[in-house]
Amino acid sequence: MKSYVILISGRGSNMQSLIDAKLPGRCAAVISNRPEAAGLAWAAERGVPTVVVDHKAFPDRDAFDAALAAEIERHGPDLVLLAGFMRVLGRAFVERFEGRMLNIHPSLLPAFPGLHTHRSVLEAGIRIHGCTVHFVTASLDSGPVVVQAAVPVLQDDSESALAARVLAQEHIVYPQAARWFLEDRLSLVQGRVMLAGETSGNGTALRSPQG
Ligand code: NHR
Ligand code: GAR
Repeated sequence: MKSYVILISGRGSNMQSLIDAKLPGRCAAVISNRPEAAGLAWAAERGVPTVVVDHKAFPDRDAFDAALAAEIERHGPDLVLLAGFMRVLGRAFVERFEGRMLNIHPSLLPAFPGLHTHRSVLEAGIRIHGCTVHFVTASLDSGPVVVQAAVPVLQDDSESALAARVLAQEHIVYPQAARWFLEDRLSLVQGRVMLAGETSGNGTALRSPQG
């Protein structure tokens, strides 16, 4: 059976949606760069091995990346899933897991890369927002897109209301993308996303706020 490792930094609701989805693979470990991440307790309660690789314990980014990579390799996963993981990863790390590492980002990339996407969307006054699952490449939030889901920005939206609307979609599309990968249907070929056996609407999800 295939296996995957989930990297988190905080709450871990995307991690929960992945584990609850009963993917065709074993969750070999949940790894956090923050010891206080709430998601760690949730995973531990369900018998998933949890590990902390605290970035503050390392002299620089390369040393943290090396320790994190070594910890991941110890579990030998087929797939690495960034789920609310908040540390930018260096080129050497990314190349080691190239083609088998996914991220969920809370915007319709390439719009609104980086942090605080919901606030930026409200400030920009746009009407459609969403989330993106992409393969992770060295260039931040720029990897090949696997699937996106769109939500409306409503009048008088607050940052938290908008974040919750997007998050509900994250919890649908991320397990879907992980499932595709673990079923050997999703791959990265010469920098392009290949999805087998999906006859229509392959990598697009357009949804109302009701889902
Ligand atoms: N690493 C690479 N190389 N490429 C990507 O596409 C990555 C990545 C690491 C994380 C997630 C990403 C997101 O979905 C992600 C994608 C953290 C930051 C950031 O600025 C930006 C984007 C993402 C994750 N982090 C600060 C840093 O200095 C720290 C912020 C904090 O600790 O709160 O690393 O949004
Ligand atoms: C999610 O919205 C995720 O897309 C986003 O943070 C939230 C984490 O929630 N990720 C990033 O901003 C990565 N920089 P979660 O911990 O409950 O999954």
